[in-house]
Amino acid sequence: MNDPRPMPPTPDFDAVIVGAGFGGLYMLHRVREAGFRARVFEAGDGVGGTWYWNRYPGARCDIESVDYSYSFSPELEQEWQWTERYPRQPEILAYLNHVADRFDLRRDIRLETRVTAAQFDEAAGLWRVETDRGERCTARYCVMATGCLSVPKAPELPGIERFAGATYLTAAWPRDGVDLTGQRVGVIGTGSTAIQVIPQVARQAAHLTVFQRTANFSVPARNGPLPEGEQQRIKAGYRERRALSRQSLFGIPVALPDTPRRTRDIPPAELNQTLEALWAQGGAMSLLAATPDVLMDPDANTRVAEFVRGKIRATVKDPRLAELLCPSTHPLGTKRLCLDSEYYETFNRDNVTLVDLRATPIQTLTEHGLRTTAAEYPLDALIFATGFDAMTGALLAIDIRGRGGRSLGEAWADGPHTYLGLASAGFPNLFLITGPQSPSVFTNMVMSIEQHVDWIADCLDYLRAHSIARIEAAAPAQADWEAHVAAVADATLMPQADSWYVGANVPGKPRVFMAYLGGLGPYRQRCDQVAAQGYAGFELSPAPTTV
Ligand code: N01
Repeated sequence: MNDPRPMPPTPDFDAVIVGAGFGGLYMLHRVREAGFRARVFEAGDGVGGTWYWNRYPGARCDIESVDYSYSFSPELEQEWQWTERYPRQPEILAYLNHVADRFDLRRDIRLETRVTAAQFDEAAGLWRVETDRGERCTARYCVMATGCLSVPKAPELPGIERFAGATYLTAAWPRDGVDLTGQRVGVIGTGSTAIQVIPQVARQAAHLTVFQRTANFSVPARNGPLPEGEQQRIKAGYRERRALSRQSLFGIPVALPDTPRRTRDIPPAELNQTLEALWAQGGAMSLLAATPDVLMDPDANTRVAEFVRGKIRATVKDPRLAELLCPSTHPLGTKRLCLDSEYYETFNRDNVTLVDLRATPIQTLTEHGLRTTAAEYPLDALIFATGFDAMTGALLAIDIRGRGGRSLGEAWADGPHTYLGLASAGFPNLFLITGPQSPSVFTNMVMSIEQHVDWIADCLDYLRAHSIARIEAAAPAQADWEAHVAAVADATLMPQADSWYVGANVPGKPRVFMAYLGGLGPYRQRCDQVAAQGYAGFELSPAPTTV
């Protein structure tokens, strides 16, 4: 082939990876094993991503520890001992640090370094990456392992500058912890984070005031120690367990039902028995997996939601409080179904007050507390558990520019545009780990991360083996994928809720359902098919050769 373009210059790295959480660590391991030169940039002063930042009291994963862990190394699987059914944040962070050491990853990670810009140099066919430390480097590929929930939503209350007490953001919790003993504490928010924080703070504070705008559905975790014998039994069957998870809907070891039974066809007594058993066993994902049409069929949803409301009414002694805690604004599961340890029970304590912000909205923070339209609540400390600019926030915080200098912000002005959640047209050689329009937040994140990392690493291998310099999502394939993602979402109840899944929690954010709901197993098959067909739906450009 006679190509007038000059040979591409040698970049500083084959791949720059942004972020050192579950995604970035495994990506580094995979590309290094394949002989690529890589550099990870991480804003924190340690590895761990989400689990580095979210150190608030009660922080815990809602997927079981034996499943919320890497599956790529059978040795790692066998040697790491989990202590509880659902792992606490310090344990997950310790695990990720162990992984960083065990696979000698730290030498290629630059901590306390935030990537601020990444621009594709079309002539050179390279990404030019800049950091907040003034570092600049080039890379053939840029892999964004920036996480789906890593940009906390800034507290947006009037009068915040006047408040004389302490304020805390759950996603940027002080490293040395906070002693709230004897204090009057407020918590704003009742999402997954707040539902974990509230029982913990209630045990410490003199008084806790919970400011609730939207009541949420929560299922008991039934957390406890993971007995050694049970762990050994699971480890003995790990390969089968992981294989099942990989093909499942949610990335957990629950098989896809052959012919799912419609919840509405299950006699009420039988359904009640099943739900009681699931409630006693604990776990949010298993409740959804056991009634797969709960997110599709309003009747199924009402039946399961009413069961959960019954549990709330049976737990909370004050009937008025119980009604306030019963969700009524959205179908069950259309905001993340939370997992708790004694959340509803906490409202039986004498030192806990629930404030209904729908009936009495916040007016302002004052010097000594928070004033609603009904009363002023004196506070020494206020905790914001107010969520994240999810899915797109971390990507759009970086000045990413692709072909023609077009920014990702411009390209995504009306919502994210991706092919398979892995790549975006106009941004060659840029990969997204668990990007928008992939199953990501609707699954066990570690399983989804591994699937993306493996796919990307195999793709880089393929490009090298076939002397391909550029890969870019083709616009028509991207449009087809987006239409499919939207059609699947529209067939469910999910878009109905004002959730972070649709960006409703961030003022001005385009309302688009941002995750793929087709299930991890079917999605994996689709991605594998694309690869097997020589990366169908991507445009591949060969590396120029000399005459
Ligand atoms: O955030 P959220 P989160 N005034 O957005 C309220 C994952 N996660 O950090 O619903 C008053 O869900 C807001 O009210 P409303 C998980 O995927 C996992 O809790 O907008 N209230 C809502 O109640 C989860 O879904 C785990 O009306 C305000 C809350 O703040 C995701 O992270 C643990 C307000 C925000 O809830 C995000 O969860 C924790 C305002 N101005 C998180 N602004 C586990 O693995 C916001 N709110 C267990």
